[in-house]
Amino acid sequence: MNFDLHKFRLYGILDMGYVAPVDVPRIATEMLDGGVEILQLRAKRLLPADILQLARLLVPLCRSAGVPLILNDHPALVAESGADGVHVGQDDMSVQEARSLAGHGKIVGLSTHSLHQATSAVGEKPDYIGFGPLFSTPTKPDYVAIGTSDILEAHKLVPLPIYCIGGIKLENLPSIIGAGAQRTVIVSGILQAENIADYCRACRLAIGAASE
Ligand code: 3NM
Repeated sequence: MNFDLHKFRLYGILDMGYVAPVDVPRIATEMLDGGVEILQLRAKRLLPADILQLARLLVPLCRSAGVPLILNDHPALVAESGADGVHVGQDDMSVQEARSLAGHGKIVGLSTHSLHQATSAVGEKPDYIGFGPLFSTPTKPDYVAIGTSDILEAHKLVPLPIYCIGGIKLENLPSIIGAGAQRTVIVSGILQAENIADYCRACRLAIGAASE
């Protein structure tokens, strides 16, 4: 499938630090019903075989919603599971290596944690970048918050879809949009919401995603 990532504004991560494996189909369904436009499976502590099993559950759900499924790390599992792409960090393999392992036509995303890393990423040719953490976050506790002051400059200098990430919730979406953010990734805000679908709908509206 071909996806125009520039159009997608709300990116949700199903992080297994917050979700029990048995709840994955229900929570993914709620996120998709609420209109997340990209879904990532992030399972830092699971074995590849278990990630593969979860990815195989998620592929048909994402496919029928028309939403790309991205796996955090594990490009080889992208090809094996039928997922749509892989997300790698600064300390993981290169974008090029991830692309060749994931297979032709798959999406490759890259985390960046400063304006310098964001501009340097352009030469690596990922399909999108994450930019953050804007605020400190228990989901990625060892990283220093970079704040919102470079968001606008990053958008001027980086001609890739930029997803602001880190400590972003429905409540502070207006402030990051005011600082120049066009797209966002939300993890704990979504996964800890009382009503996940409603929360995603509200975030979609706030970030200006196209109506469903
Ligand atoms: N990557 P929450 S911040 C997975 O800056 C991740 O690269 C980040 O989680 C980065 O929405 C982050 O719960 C965690 O703050 C985001």
